[in-house]
Amino acid sequence: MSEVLADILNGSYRALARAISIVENNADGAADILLNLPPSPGSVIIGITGPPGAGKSTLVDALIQEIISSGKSVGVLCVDPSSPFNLGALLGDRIRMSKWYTHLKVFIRSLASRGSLGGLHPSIIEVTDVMKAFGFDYIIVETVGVGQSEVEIAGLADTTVIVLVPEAGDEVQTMKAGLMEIGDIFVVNKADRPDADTFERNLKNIFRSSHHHYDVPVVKTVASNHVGIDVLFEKIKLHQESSKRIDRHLWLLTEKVYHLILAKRTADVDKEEIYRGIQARLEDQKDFNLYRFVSEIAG
Ligand SMILES: Nc1nc2c(ncn2[C@@H]2O[C@H](COP(=O)(O)OP(=O)(O)O)[C@@H](O)[C@H]2O)c(=O)[nH]1
Ligand SMILES: [Mg+2]
Repeated sequence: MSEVLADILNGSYRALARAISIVENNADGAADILLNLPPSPGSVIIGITGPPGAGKSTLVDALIQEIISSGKSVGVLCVDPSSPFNLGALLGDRIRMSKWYTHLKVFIRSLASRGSLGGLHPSIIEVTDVMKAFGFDYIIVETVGVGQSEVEIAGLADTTVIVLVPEAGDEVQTMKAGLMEIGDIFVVNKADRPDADTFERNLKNIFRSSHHHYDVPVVKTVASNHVGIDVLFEKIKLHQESSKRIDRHLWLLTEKVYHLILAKRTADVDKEEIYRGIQARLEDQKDFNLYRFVSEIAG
């Protein structure tokens, strides 16, 4: 077993941070760490997803408080907003949560975005598994819900929380069936806004009319004032009780293996290179054909 892994198992946050960097960058030693991960001690993974600005980070901050007040430990993984054309990481979440950085039962890590068009950060599964080895009671993974990523987060998290805000009114009417399917708990954050009750009612009506197999909880919160967070935490624990089913576990593992295989097979695909390739062709060629381009680069 690698030294860094042994240190993680002994409870070293420094070793955990180092291991995450190694795995995130697929640096030397990454495979050694991953291949020797011990059986998971069973952290509960809470996925928090939703549109930018919905208050996810504020909610995570409040949940951290709730979790440590109950005497439990928590690791947090924030995946920064990703844009294909802005490859930098935003520091906002880091600053907001800085008050937790010295707390013994809290560990927070941001993953820089890798410019993937929607979808999860390429190393999110691996990094979460490294965090699991540390033995946190809870691990919170915050991702921005764009495109496929909501669906993917459901394959990673034991409980998926979708954060919406009253302003999303019209969007919800046309909300993709997929999103409705993957949310184990829905949060209506910014419930201090006047239209929150109408929004909540509409959301509940949608669930009622869609013959859902499970009575999906809708929780109103004002994350910035810590309102409703206790209810949310209760619902998360209840969902855990009700979802300890082997078929769900198998399904989650299947999703993870599927994504890891995809990642391995597409490891040499570089989106920026594709972008530049298209750009170059568009400049000197009026008959750009998408399919010829794909077959040229993908064989
Ligand atoms: N009025 C109101 N503002 C909130 C609430 N929760 C978060 N915010 C604000 O919404 C903005 C975006 O929050 P943030 O947590 O960064 O959203 P994220 O992009 O989903 O992570 C910030 O200015 C927060 O202070 C809430 O319950 N009510
Ligand atoms: Mg955020």
